[in-house]
Amino acid sequence: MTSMDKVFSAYSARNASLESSSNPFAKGIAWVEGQLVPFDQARIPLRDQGFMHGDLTYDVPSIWDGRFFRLDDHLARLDASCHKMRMQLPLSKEDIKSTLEEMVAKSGIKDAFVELIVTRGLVGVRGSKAEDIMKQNLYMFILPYVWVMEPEIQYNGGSAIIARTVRRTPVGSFDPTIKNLQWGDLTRGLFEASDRGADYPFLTDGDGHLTEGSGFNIVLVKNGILYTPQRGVLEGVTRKSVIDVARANSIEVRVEFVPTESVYQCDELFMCTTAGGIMPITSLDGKPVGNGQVGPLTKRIWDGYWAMHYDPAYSYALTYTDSGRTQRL
Ligand code: PDG
Repeated sequence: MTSMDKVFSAYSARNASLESSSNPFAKGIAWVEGQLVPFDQARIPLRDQGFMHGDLTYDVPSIWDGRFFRLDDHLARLDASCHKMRMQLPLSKEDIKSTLEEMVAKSGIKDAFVELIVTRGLVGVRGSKAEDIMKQNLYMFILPYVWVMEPEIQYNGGSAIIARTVRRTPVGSFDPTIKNLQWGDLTRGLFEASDRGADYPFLTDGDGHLTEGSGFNIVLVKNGILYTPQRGVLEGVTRKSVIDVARANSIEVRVEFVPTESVYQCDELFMCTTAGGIMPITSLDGKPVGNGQVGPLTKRIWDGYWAMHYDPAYSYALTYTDSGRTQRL
């Protein structure tokens, strides 16, 4: 069995019973205005500025095999995003953590996609006094783990394109280090990828540099060195893990401007996100990347990334109890 087989078969075994569960929260649980509801029943007020003006920020941590992964990193980034948007978290990080832990326990979900959305609230910026727009709304939900690239595709790698019809929103328009749902450019990219027979769009900055794609950062490997764009991207927590794994394995990583041209000349290529981990790309613009196989450095990073999920330096175990209480071990 390869390490991929081990990770994926253990995951399938854990999730086999989710479909048939009678727990109303097994397919997803949401927290809206202090109430817990099954995900499918969650509603937002129409006046919410997150809906009215896309005036929001969000973050997505994950739970793997009953362990929260890098939750503090995600909460720190969410807090920083809020400040950049002149908003504040309506609950303390500690309260958010304990609420999430209660939700996880109630749902029984062992491998989860956890989303926290902070919106401006019900009062918009236009025409309002500063003190009237500091009441932010928080929405949280937990779903079974989401795969931006399905496990069966990860064995041989997916197909990407460098988008020609759209560029990433410029840094001077919306700061991409604020995790956001202004997905107009990324959605156009997804349509272009599908039109060109591929699955994933890579967007450039329109000035000859690579940025990121529809929900993931991009890393390329050339002559044993990892390269990932420094500007025009979300500073991904998964990318941070890639850097940690690479350093622990004495693999050099450079966070710098990445010329679009270099993507066509790399040896290996992968995408990374909380929703799917390390996702190899073996076809770019219809041509093989390197020798067209998932490369050795991608595999090492993949293995190290999933091993990290059991490292207490990056994760902690939750205990699942019927009462919905969890304990941090
Ligand atoms: N860049 C963008 C634009 C992203 O949306 C994401 C993650 C990343 C990079 C990687 O960040 P991180 O490694 O911290 O996860 N986005 C997906 C969103 C999936 C979705 O469809 O909303 C995630 O947070 O999992």
